[in-house]
Amino acid sequence: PAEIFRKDYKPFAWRMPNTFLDFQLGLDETLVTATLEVERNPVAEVSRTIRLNGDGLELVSLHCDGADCEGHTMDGDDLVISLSGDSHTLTIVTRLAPSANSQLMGLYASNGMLCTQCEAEGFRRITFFPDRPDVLSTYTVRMSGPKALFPILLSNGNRTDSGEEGENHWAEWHDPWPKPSYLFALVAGDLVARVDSFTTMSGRKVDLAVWVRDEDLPRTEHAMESLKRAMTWDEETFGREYDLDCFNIVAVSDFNMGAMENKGLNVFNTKYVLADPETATDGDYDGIEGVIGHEYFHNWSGNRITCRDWFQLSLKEGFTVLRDQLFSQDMGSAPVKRIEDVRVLRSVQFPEDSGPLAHPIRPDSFREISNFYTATVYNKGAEVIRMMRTMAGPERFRKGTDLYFERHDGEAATCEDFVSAIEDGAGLDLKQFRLWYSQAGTPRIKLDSERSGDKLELTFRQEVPPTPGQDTKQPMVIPLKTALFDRGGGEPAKESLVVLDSAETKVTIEDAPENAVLSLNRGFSAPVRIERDIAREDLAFLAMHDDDPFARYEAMQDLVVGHLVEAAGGTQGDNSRTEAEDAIVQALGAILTDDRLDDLMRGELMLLPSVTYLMEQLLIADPALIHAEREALKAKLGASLGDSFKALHERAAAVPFAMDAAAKGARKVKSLALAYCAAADPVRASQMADEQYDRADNMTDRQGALMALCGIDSPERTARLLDFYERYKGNPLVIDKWFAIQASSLHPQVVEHVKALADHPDFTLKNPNRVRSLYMAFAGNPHGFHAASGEGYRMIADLILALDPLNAQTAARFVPSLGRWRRIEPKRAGMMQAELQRIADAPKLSRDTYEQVTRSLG
Ligand code: HT7
Ligand code: ZN
Repeated sequence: PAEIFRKDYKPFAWRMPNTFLDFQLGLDETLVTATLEVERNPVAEVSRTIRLNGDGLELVSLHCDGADCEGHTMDGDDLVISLSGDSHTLTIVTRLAPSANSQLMGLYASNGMLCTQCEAEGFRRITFFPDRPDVLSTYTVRMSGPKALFPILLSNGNRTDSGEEGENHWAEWHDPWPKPSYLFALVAGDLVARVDSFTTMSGRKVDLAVWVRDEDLPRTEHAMESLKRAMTWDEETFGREYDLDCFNIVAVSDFNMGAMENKGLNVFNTKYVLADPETATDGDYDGIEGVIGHEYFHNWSGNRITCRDWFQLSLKEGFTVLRDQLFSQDMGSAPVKRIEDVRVLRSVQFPEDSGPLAHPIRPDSFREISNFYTATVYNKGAEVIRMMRTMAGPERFRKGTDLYFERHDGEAATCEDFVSAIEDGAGLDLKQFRLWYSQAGTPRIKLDSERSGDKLELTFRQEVPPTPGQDTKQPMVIPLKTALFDRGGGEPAKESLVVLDSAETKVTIEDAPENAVLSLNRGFSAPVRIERDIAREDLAFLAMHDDDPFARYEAMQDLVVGHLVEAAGGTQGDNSRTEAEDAIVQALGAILTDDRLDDLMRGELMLLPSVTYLMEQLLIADPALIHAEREALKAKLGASLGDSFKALHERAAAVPFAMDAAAKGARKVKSLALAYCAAADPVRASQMADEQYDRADNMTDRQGALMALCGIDSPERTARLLDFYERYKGNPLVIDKWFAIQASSLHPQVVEHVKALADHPDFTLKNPNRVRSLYMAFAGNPHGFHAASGEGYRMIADLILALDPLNAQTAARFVPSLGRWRRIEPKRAGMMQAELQRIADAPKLSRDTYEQVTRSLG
């Protein structure tokens, strides 16, 4: 498959002012008649032909200005038509088979309903069209079909007409806002809605609806409330008002990603809509609020202003992720949300940035765009914009975003347009800062400090490591929030912003107290790695006293990372191990009983760094050793602080169920305390977990208990797994949890368990949520995936090969777990590489999997 380059961008030769789509709907067969008005684009190169993209389409008929169209050819899957004049009307009929569409792109059937997914290139699976984001058109959609099968007919914009024709009925929808084809959506099915309304800041009433299957209606309240909160927040925080008379959300159970921001008709994975306390965890509730916000915010950052080409994906995704992160920060605990976001960045994006699939947030080339919906484009993209906000301050940043929305409303824009608007609106010079868009790799900062008299001289050296296709890098602009603490108890620390912009930056601090401790990259103000020699006592001091919650979390993490990396690297003597463990026991002990902390934050400080994050700290890692050391530390902490953990568990268990921060925090620390107890004393912890399971009046507690039990080889484990299955067997989202809990367990036989679960009657490769619940959980389980026998690698490679013909996008998303082979000890690395090669040698691979596997083999 051909590689496409950003530098080759050319505007499309034709404009498509109006698009009329007529759907005669059926699950097995749908007929689509597209009537396309086309006219020459005066600002593009003249062309005598128009290329309409297609993907596996059956062309039934084609007319140009009402007559048979002689001058057309197929070029691969695309339809190329000769056009002699400046404007024409093309009428194209295609036949689709939604039930046979297992890729879940284009029009497909899910659970008896029809729905669409068009981003990035799914519209070309519906009709022939210039399926690129810079071709904007006004859509009018008519759909008809059996009323019994599809009582509800939805599309973008506002419903303008409807009627009945015998057993069939029809509806017409018109979207007044010109949009690219990737934002088109249609849904037809037997659905019911939770309805509500929202009055916008200019006083317009908007009808809101969340559409689900009848039995799911009681679990839609949180989604609706989240939507209204998001609408209010976007008005107050970014001055953005909604612009149609209605806003519809539909939940579907077969979906490749989390959700999709189609104009006025968002389509969601059921996972991000349905919740009640009995079936959804606190994490699920937060996820729903975040994703509902994210898709809603796209109405401005993505829909009103879209992307010129897919290389600009981070323009809408990075900005919208930042917007959803700020929204969630404002709706709950801001520090905890920040810590969670950094944890995701460092456990998913940092490994991506240091591996064979590293790419800048604005990539230069791709073969398959679906492979670029990555943590780099989304999460690092958000961090890059967050840095601009940090440098400008929130008020000036808002001036920049106001200018961006005003300048580019109605356009298909570029990342460069965004940066220029922030530069002009916020009054920043971002010339050098733009490197964040073009250079991949996580910058590494080395800090040396030297004292002379009262002065503390800091030397920051930055280095951006080489990444595929980018051997040498230029210094980046890196804003670091810092504060100096006096361990002697002097003046409270004041925060300042140090902006690094060269390979070496020196900063002198006058009158630095003798026992000064530097707190660095507070709030994680820049997405970088920091290397510095810092005494264990200083880290322990920051872990207990830093007034920046993120920095406090970070100090605790560093304390643990320092110990585990040394222990797993075999460079630690016995004395030093004891000293390190003692320091961690002491710091964690203080955290468990610090009554200035709320429980949500206490939970963050109790978390040990993940194995993936620990592996990232080593050039070559042995996952088994790291895992073993991490478990040993957990057991040591569980034993040394056993009484405190039990007391915490008891205190938290006495807090009645509520959805406020205090009760959520109590549930969080309860299951964490249980996990530490389980590591130290599995027999006693089995009883505690059993009790927690029985007493649970919500899914957070029940899942926490089952997770603890699942790692212990005990009779309670089997009984509770059976109970959980029987209790929830009619609810696919909860059965997904049942699969995931077992696949991520630390049980010695986890590999056998996953093999058996793949043969369970409820397992299917056709549902992405189910596939992810079993295999993504397993691929993230260091103990199972990195099994010394290589079975874990074989299972994931077998999965990729089996899934690729059915759902290429989902299959390709499993490749990166094998692609880390260069950073793993040689024996395992060889087995991982061999599995990648086995996939590469398969006779017929999708473009998605082919690209990921060849890049990973490098
Ligand atoms: N913008 C949406 C991306 C998306 C998607 C991409 C490829 C294949 C399927 C997909 N479903 C949704 C989601 C978002 O970022 O809001
Ligand atoms: Zn998005």
